[in-house]
Amino acid sequence: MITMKDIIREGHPTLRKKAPSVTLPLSDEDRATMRAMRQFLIDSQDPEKAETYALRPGVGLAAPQINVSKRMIAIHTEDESFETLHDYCLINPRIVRHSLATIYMPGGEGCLSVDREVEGLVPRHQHVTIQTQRMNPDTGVVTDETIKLRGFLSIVIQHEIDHLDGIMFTDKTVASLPEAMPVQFKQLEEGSSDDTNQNPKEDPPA
Ligand code: LHY
Ligand code: NI
Repeated sequence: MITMKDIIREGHPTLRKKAPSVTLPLSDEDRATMRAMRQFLIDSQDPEKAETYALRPGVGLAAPQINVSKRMIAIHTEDESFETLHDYCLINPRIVRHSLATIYMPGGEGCLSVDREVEGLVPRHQHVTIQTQRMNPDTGVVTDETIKLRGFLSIVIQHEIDHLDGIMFTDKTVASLPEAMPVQFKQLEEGSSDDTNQNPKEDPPA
């Protein structure tokens, strides 16, 4: 089981290395690493497990963060509308196409390898197309896939692919992004199914 003590923090040299590609077929060890990374994310999002093991909730994890310098990432999260669960075990992911339009996390980004609040916003591509190998976590079977992501998921995968290249979000923060749009998360309020934003496609008020 991966816990916070297994996650290396900023200052560790592995976080600054360009991770080498993973050779296929996947070794049993690489399959186990992918599964453990995915399980960490699932456990971290379970309030009881997170409390028991003192896990910081996470939606994405890159292998270099557990000191494994290989091009593997796990993502486990819903999109910003809480409509679709994205559950990915990716090997050698590459951005093959991206929008020119940029977006950002409204409160800035965080990182499981950064134990401090970091001021500033991180510009990310609004849309990305990823070519990758993907492992089915149940069977261990690997297939070639092209995955198109937008919005929050696009930000998460760009953050994780940066880890494979030794890049931290703290390298990319800026004070303001007048040309970019913040990602808008749908409000999930207790005791209400009412969405105050009647037209989510519209720009937010200034
Ligand atoms: N995980 C972050 C996490 O909180 C990823 C992230 C990035 C979330 C940007 C939100 C915005 O799950 C990591 O730091 N993984 O590298
Ligand atoms: Ni990170």
